[in-house]
Amino acid sequence: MAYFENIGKINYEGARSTNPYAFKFYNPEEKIGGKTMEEMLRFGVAYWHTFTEDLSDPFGVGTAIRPWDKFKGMDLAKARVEAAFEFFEKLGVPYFCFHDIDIAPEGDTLRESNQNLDTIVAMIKDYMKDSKTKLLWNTANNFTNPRFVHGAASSSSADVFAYAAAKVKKQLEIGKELGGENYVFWGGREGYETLLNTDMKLEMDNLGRFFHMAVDYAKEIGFDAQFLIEPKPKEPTSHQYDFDVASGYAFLQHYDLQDHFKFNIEANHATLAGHTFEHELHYARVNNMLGSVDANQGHPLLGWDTDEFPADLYSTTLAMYEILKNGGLGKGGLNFDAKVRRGSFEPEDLFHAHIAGMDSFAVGLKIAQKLLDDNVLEGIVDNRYSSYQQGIGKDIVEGKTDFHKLEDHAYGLTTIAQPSGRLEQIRATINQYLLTAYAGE
Ligand code: XLS
Ligand code: NI
Ligand code: NI
Repeated sequence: MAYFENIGKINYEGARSTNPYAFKFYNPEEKIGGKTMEEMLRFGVAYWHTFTEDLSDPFGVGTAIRPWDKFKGMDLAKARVEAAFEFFEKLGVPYFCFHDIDIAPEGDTLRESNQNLDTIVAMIKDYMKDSKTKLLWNTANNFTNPRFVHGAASSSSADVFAYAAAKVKKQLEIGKELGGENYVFWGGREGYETLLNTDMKLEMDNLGRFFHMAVDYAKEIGFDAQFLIEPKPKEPTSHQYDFDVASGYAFLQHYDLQDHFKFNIEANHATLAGHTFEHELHYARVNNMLGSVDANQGHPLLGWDTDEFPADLYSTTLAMYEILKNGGLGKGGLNFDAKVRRGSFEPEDLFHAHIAGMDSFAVGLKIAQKLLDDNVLEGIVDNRYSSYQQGIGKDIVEGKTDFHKLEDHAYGLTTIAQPSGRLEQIRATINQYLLTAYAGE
């Protein structure tokens, strides 16, 4: 049965197409910098936002009209799988991502939940045989159920710690079964609300222990996915232990986990942390820790994770610039951890949203590659730091100097010549690239 009957395969029709069900910029086969767009962008659909989400908010019930919602329980879970693979096929996306509870309903016991998962995973595996869509990552939802009220791996209850471990264990097995390329940890409840009742040191140590056990178990079963931590500063807890890439990296190094993890960087989480998206990507990249991306955007006026589909070309350009500088995403991808707005409740909106996101990153990729080819930003940066290429600067970076020699150098200075940072000119140049890249198309 078809769930999106009126919609056919989404094809690339070019920048001037007026067909809303066509890509204007994402041309999967087009080569940019030696790789096809499909290989470079590695788009993924988030199962939860696309097939499970009902668009409810704290002030109102769901608005989403979904053709599979006539079913209940396990029948609903099965209908969602059918709808998902129809959607992946029509959109031509290479990847998808899910949490355990997105794909199968929780039972009354852990055993029952796992049985439900087994049924649906077998069905997904079957669909994957005839589909080119692969699993980018899966994860355990250790935050929705009331048992996680005080955290999961950082819970004050050892029983909850054990329950969370059992759920991750199952997801690692499922990741292996479905050939998942990564495994994500987003610690929704791994933080705290108040120090007045919290043993922060024990919670963080336990989180470190939990990750080590996960690494060990993956090794034990021969699951060689890349492990990813997804930092987020707040929401739902007021103090998340993996606030941003920098604090997450410090955590991983402190607990000797840095060789087993990389980061899954979400645009909206970056802005909640008071950073730009590109800052988080850059921080991870220069430390060789950039793993994957949750491609979305936040609302500039709202202070929570609005998870909007990315449409800001300036941001996608600077993000793709970092990704290109990283040599691509390796096993990672661009997962649309994004939901349609509450007012966009029709099934068709799921297509419009993904088309918009895919086109926006395709534009970002093209412009970023041009900026790199023309050595625009690289040239500016190299020039700005040229004082470290000779003389005292070279001695500094080569470790050949000390405070005595630096003081001597400083005494000898009469003037210090520094060039302008030229920010406004740089911005104008980026605008020029954005506006002329498609001239003539
Ligand atoms: C929530 C997170 C979540 C993770 C997966 O803010 O972004 O969706 O990506 O658990
Ligand atoms: Ni996310
Ligand atoms: Ni998020």
